[in-house]
Amino acid sequence: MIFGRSERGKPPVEPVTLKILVAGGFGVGKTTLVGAVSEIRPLRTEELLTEAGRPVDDTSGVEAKNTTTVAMDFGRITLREDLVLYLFGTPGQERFWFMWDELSEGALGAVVLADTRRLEDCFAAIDYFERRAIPFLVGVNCFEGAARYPAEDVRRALDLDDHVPLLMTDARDRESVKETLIGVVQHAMTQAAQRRQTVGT
Ligand SMILES: Nc1nc2c(ncn2[C@@H]2O[C@H](COP(=O)(O)OP(=O)(O)OP(=O)(O)O)[C@@H](O)[C@H]2O)c(=O)[nH]1
Ligand SMILES: [Mg+2]
Repeated sequence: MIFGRSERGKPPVEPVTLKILVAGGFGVGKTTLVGAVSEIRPLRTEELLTEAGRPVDDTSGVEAKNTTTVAMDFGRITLREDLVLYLFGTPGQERFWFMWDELSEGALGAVVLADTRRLEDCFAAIDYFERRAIPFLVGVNCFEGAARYPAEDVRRALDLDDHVPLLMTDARDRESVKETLIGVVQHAMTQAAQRRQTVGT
């Protein structure tokens, strides 16, 4: 066998690797999402939410939560044999936001997770990606017990631009998360094509 060729004689496919960010407010399910789809054991940087952190860590709505991400989550998913996504989950709490600039370096696009019980928590993430022209979509994480709202109502509440996709998702469900990630890649590709067209005319 010639080095670098597979046994069937086909040249090995060198996959395209893309970087996707998973952002959103505190406790919205970012770590859960990365863990649900990653084919490698996800790297997590969880620390216990401590009594000392209580005054600044708003856990209302996620009272069962006892850890938080302090740096990032990292995972990988192969969407096709020639397309691999590296997932970077951002820390949700404002005191760790200095990490975001570094994490967003070279990102193709982002998922902004939203919880309809605390929609305002994702404004900062939306704002961040809009300002930097990083393509993103909003994934509404459908927690049990949270009222379901029509997509249109959520769009309006978030004041989303028409071109920004909004999907219902379940951060715990592999297939649902996969669809959301494919949505980000497609959206980023469309945006890039549009930008090329604008430049070309
Ligand atoms: N019922 C339900 N619970 C969820 C869902 N997604 C996440 N959770 C739970 O919500 C809690 C918060 O999830 P995390 O994944 O830690 O949230 P996070 O966004 O990474 O939080 P920070 O890193 O602290 O900002 C955990 O207890 C999860 O088990 C969901 O879709 N449905
Ligand atoms: Mg987390």
